[in-house]
Amino acid sequence: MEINTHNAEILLSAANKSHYPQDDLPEIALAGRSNVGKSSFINTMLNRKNLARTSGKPGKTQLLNFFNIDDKMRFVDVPGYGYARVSKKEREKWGRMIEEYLTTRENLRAVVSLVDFRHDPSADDVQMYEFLKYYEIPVIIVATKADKIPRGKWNKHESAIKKKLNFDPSDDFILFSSVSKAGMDQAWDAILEKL
Ligand SMILES: Nc1nc2c(ncn2[C@@H]2O[C@H](COP(=O)(O)OP(=O)(O)OP(=O)(O)O)[C@@H](O)[C@H]2O)c(=O)[nH]1
Ligand SMILES: [Mg+2]
Repeated sequence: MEINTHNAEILLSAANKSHYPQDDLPEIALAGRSNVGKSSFINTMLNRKNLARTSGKPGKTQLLNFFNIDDKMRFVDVPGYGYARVSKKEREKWGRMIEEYLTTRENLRAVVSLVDFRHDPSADDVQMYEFLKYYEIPVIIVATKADKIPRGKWNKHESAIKKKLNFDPSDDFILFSSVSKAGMDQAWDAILEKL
């Protein structure tokens, strides 16, 4: 598929099904803990500075944000999990919103599941991966902030992450940096293959 990735815009934000776009364009959702770099990933992939709003403050993204890419596909920015300063009630609301999207959305082609390359995956990261595998949702693991780890340590970090996730070798695993743009072409290849 030929996609002009420069032709991108925010389409809408939704809290539930009734607000999702009503067509059959393929969607790629971004999941990961708060602050892992989901919005930065979208911006990098689309060559934009701040289309998906980023911030040093976790919990910035609160709704499902749908981005139209050249009227051919969409990115769906999903609020991050694991942000400590939210109430139990808010966490439950978050859970229902994500679960509804991931388990019922026919447009969904794959989830880009982001993990921080610097650290072992959190319990929430592991749970998200297990959830996606259980529902047989195609998953692309993107390890973010690779620029913060010297190359000599990349193999060690990659092995540790794969082990903790119980990574399925038939899934994609991509090292990524929004700073250096490392992994961007590979990420696009993996995404386009899922559409
Ligand atoms: N060095 C480095 N910093 C990054 C990278 N990606 C994101 N960041 C920084 O990490 C912080 C959080 O990035 P966001 O993209 O807002 O994270 P998010 O996952 O969208 O966070 P929420 O919306 O809160 O869930 C920002 O300060 C980014 O500049 C990366 O690849 N390398
Ligand atoms: Mg965000």
